[in-house]
Amino acid sequence: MSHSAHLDTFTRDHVPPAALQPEFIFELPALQFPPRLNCATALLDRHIAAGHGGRLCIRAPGGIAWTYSDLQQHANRIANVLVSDMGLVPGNRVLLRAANKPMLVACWFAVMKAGGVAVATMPLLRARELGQIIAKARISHALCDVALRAELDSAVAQHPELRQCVYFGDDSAGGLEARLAAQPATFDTVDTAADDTCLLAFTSGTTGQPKATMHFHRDVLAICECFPVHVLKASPDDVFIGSPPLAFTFGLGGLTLFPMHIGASSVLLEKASPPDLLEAIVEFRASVSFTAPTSYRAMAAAAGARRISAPHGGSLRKCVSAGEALPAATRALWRDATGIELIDGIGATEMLHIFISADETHARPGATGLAVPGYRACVLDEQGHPAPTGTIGRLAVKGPTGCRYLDDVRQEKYVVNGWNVTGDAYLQDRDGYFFYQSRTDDMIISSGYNIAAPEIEEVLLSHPAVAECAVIGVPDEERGQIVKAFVVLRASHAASDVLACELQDFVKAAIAPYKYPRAIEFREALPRTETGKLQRFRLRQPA
Ligand code: 3UK
Repeated sequence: MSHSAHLDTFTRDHVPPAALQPEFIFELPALQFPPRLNCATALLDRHIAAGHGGRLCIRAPGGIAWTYSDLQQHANRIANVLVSDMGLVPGNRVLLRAANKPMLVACWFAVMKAGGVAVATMPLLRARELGQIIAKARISHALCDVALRAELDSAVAQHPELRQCVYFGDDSAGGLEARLAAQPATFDTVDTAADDTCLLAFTSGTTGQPKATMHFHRDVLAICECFPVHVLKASPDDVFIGSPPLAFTFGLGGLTLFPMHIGASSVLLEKASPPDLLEAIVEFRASVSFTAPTSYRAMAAAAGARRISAPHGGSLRKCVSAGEALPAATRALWRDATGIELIDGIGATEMLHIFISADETHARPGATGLAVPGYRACVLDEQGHPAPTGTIGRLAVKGPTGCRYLDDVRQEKYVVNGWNVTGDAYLQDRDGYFFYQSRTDDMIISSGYNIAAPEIEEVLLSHPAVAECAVIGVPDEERGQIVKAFVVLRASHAASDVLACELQDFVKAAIAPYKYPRAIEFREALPRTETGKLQRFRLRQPA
């Protein structure tokens, strides 16, 4: 551990003990990090120093277009506001709160430069959830979009330890814009240690108390050297776009860190529903997209008709899908509509970003892919030993990044014998490909059979009447559990008992009949998180 730049030692003091941390591996030449580094130097200042400050960096609807120099100047001024005006010292935690927009990125880099710890929050969070985050991370400062002020204000009323809140997006004298205009556009980036924490990413999981994962300056650069370099292979002229919030590390990487690492540009959208995203891809001639499987599914028909992909004369050429399992039916639908093979990848907040994936030429239907260079992955049996090829077990991974929960007993559940255990059931085939089965806690056991819900969802999605679906196990006296499917129909089809029977027969004909959904319920929509994940637990609650 090198000398920390943190004067506020809170994160240092709460890193899990070495014995409870996963094993870290830094085998790739690009992962040999010096003891001191600040990720803002490598991702932002480096480009200006190399004479590329005039390159386009971030755009947003409404004609906003910032070069790398523009972003650097904003970040420097905000860093000055944080330090001189708001009294930030290195190591303090700074809550960030906004929809995806250029100012949020400027604030994020300002925190990095000042040696603070960024805690980005999902825009939809309410005062109660913000309060849990403020308390857990002992947050002292906040930079917040005035549009999202109300919930933060009521959280702060309960948590006076958050002493300094500055808002942006209004013209008031105390607002961020007025304050930064009074500051110089230069700032000496704090010389942090490679293993100083620079961000806390919160993950709620499916239930219960939120967990904060800790990531170092070096972790931010490590993820830029793995998936993007070896799988995505984008170029400096690519235009990145997508839907995940920057508070979700999928979005932070895909829409900020990865494009900036290679000097490319990114388009940030405050609203990124499938129709919004599709329009923006056309308008900005975007070439690399990051979104969830359901979003690709929803965009497919229009994406084909509007010819948005490079194979059809449009701009889009690389499409990353993550956050949830990618059904083979969705992969096929997108390929048929656009000519583009999706890049599926599994990532996790604990791992910071994607660690198993396959590029367009190595993708296999139904498989997530192979371990990304820099990472090792395997399937563990019930005793915690590597399981033989072809058997279902718990997915385990290690690499340059890994799980460090801030002050949380669940550390011992996620890290087993040095492996990060993600909570997913997987199997690995003879060629090394990893196939998602289910969350380990979502496996359905019916009359003694182990049934993975995604396999049934996969079949249902290939039926022409089905727009979306979700499968869970529901209690049953006779069989322990039975398989139940929630189905959202395409507009062209109406719910009926006849259609329910047809769907049941369709499943029986496609996979082992004991897996067919004995119950089917038609719904208008499925419950999802802001990150696009299906909330199965909400389907289990009686309506
Ligand atoms: C599930 C997937 C199958 C899986 C994330 C990319 O999703 C991200 O992080 P979270 O902490 O959730 C992690 C869990 O989500 N999952 C994600 N991707 C896939 N399951 N196939 C996939 N492709 O259960 C995993 O354990 O919210 C994704 C990058 C950064 C991220 N934080």
